[in-house]
Amino acid sequence: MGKALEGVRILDFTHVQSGPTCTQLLAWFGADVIKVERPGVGDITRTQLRDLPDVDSLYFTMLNSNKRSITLDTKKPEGKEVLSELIKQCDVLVENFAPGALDRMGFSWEYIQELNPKMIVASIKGFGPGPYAECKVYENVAQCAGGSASTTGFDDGPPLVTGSQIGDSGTGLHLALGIVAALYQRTSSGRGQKVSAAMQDGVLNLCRVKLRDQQRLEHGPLKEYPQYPHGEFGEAVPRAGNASGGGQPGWSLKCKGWETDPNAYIYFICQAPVWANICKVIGKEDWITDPDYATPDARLPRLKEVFDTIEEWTMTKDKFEAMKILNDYDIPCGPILSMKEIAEEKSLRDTGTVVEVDHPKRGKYLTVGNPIKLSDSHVDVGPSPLLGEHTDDILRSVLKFDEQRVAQIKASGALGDPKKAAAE
Ligand code: CAO
Repeated sequence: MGKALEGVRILDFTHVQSGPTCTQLLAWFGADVIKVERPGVGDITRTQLRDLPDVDSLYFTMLNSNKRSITLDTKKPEGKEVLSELIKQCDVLVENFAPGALDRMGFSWEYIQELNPKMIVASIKGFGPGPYAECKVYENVAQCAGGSASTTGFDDGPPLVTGSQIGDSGTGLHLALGIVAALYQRTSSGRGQKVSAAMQDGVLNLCRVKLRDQQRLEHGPLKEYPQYPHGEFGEAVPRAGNASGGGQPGWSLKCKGWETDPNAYIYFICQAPVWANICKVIGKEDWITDPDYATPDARLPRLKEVFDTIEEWTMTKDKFEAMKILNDYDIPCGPILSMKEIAEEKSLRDTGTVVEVDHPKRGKYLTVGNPIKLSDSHVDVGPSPLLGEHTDDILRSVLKFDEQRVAQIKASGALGDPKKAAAE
C-alpha cells in the first residue's frame, strides 16, 4: 500500500516542538523528511529533559520519528552550498527559527524561489505582522497571547496555562494543513508559495468559542458560566472553571476514591435531551417535571445545585462504573484519565495512537502515534534519527554528490568536526 505523501520531500529546518510536530506528521503520511541540524549540537531538545545519560531525550524522540538527520553548518560557505542543493531537491522547506534568522543565513524567500520556484516555504513564528512580530515565543507565551490563559482557570485564581500544547503542537498542526493545501494548489499553479502560521493565531483559533462569548457578553451575562447568577461579570470573558465551552452545561464531579486519587473524577454533561435519564439515574425523578428544573433555561441559575446533587451520586461510584451506567442511559460523560491510565489503555495501543518504538540507543519507549487515520495510507511509527545519522546517505543518494565532492565538503567542517571546523 502506498502512502499519501509519497514522493514529497521535506527540508526540515525545524527545532523544539512546534515545527517538529508538523514535519513528523508529514513523515507519517509518507513524505521523506530530511532534518537539518547544527553539527555537534542538533536540535536543542535532544539534550533537554533527559531521563537517561547520553541518550536523545524523550522530548526529541517523540517529536522526530520517521525523519532522516543531516548535520550541516549553514553559516559556512560549503554548508550554504549543500543547503542550496537540498532546496533544489525538495518540495517544501519548513522552519521555525526566530524571526529573520533564515534571511540572516542568506536564504530569503526571493533567493529560495530563484533556486527552486516550486519550493513551498512554510514558517511558524510566535506572532504575525504587528507590534510583536520580532519576538521569540515559546508555548506558554502563545497560550497567554492567544487568549487561552485569560479564559482558563477558576474565577478567583490567576490565569492558567493548559497542559495541552496548543501553541506548539497546535500550530504545527495548522502549518501541516497549510502545507498540504499549498502542495495541492501547486499541482495546478506549478508554483510554490509561502505558508505562515503564527502561534498566537493558532491558539486564538482554538479559543474561538471564547471570542464568541466575548461578543455575547455585550448582550448580558453568560448564563452557563459559574459566575451566573451570583458573581459579577466584568468587561472581558472570565475564567470558567470546568464549565463546558458549548451549549450543554458540564462540570467535573468527584467519584469514589477522590480523597486519595487526584484523578477520581468524571466530566458530566447535562445534555438537555437526556435530562429525564439523568434524573432517573440520580434518583431525582421529581426534577423531570418540576418547572424549576424541567427545562435548560430553568436550570441555568441552578447549575451549581444540579451538579452538587449529581455529584452526591457520582461519589458513590468509581469513575469507570459511573461511565458504564451513564452511557447505558445515553448520558455524555468522560472519565478523567491519568497519563498512567492512558499509557496502559489497550484500545489506544490497538489503534496505533499509543505506540511502542525501539530506539537504537534508548531501547523501547512509548510515543503518541498519528492521531489522524487514513484508510489508504498506513503509518509505521519508527524511531527518531541519531544526530547526523543520514548525512552521508543524503549527500550521495539525494544530492548525488560523488566521492570527491563528499570528501571536499567533509574536509570543510560544514558537516561537523574536522578539527572543530579549524577551531571555528
Ligand atoms: N547551522 C548554523 N546555524 C544554525 C543552524 C545550522 N544548522 N540552525 C540554526 N542556526 C542558527 C540560526 O541561524 C540562528 O542564528 P542567528 O541568531 O545568528 O540568526 C541561531 O541558530 C538561533 O536560532 P533561533 O533564533 O531560532 O533559536 P533560539 O534558540 O535563539 O530561539 C525560539 C528559539 C524557539 C525562541 C525561536 O526559534 C522562535 O521564536 N521560533 C519561532 C516560534 C516557535 O516556533 N516557537 C516554538 C518553540 S517550541 O516551544
